[in-house]
Amino acid sequence: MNTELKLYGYWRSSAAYRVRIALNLKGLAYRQVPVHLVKDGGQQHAPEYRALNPQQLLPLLVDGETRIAQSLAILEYLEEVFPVPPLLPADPALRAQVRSLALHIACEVHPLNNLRVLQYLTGELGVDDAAKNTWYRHWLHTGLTAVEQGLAVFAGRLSLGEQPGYLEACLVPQVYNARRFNCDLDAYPRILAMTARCEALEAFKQAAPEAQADAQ
Ligand SMILES: N[C@@H](CCC(=O)N[C@@H](CS)C(=O)NCC(=O)O)C(=O)O
Repeated sequence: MNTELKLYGYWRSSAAYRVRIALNLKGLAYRQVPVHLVKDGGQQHAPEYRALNPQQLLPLLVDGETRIAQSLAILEYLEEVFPVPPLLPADPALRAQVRSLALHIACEVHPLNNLRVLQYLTGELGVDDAAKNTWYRHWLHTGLTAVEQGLAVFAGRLSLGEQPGYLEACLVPQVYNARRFNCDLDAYPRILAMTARCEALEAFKQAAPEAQADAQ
């Protein structure tokens, strides 16, 4: 190390948003390479991008010869290569709890509401927009209910008083996405409080979708 960090992303991609937050929290400089998820049938499927990332998803972090897909793999890499400031608590039990809630968002909620899944519902399966939105909200609320309860158990240790990091990098983009789909989040006061605290911080403001050069 150290070459220029390059982040392939899209302003509205919540997985890329996670990585922007982590990079900003660590104070790392990086260059963004926009990949438009809708234009040209989705530039994530273009041969040039597929050659870099056969998963055909954003984000992708490039650090010299190293290419890393999957936002949480990227967060783990950043944590190991640039340990200060940390994204994860020092205590192993708390680290596991942070990872557990973050993984719940990243593995249980986000994939079911991702662009290609929604496109498959409305395209191949012929589901109408109302049903698609019902699907979106169902998986969002199922996931956020579990996260809200998780925060209740660990409040004051994981969140709301801790330095933001790994968990917040996953939570804030998920809340952004939920608001974009007009989901009512009143049932999640801990999630909303945590999000509001984060959104007031410079690292989060600069990572926000609307602050990106490719925002439309
Ligand atoms: N689990 C992956 C999810 C990546 C992902 O789904 N990215 C979305 C944008 S948020 C994407 O590239 N979607 C393109 C598509 O659905 O075709 C990660 O955490 O990086």
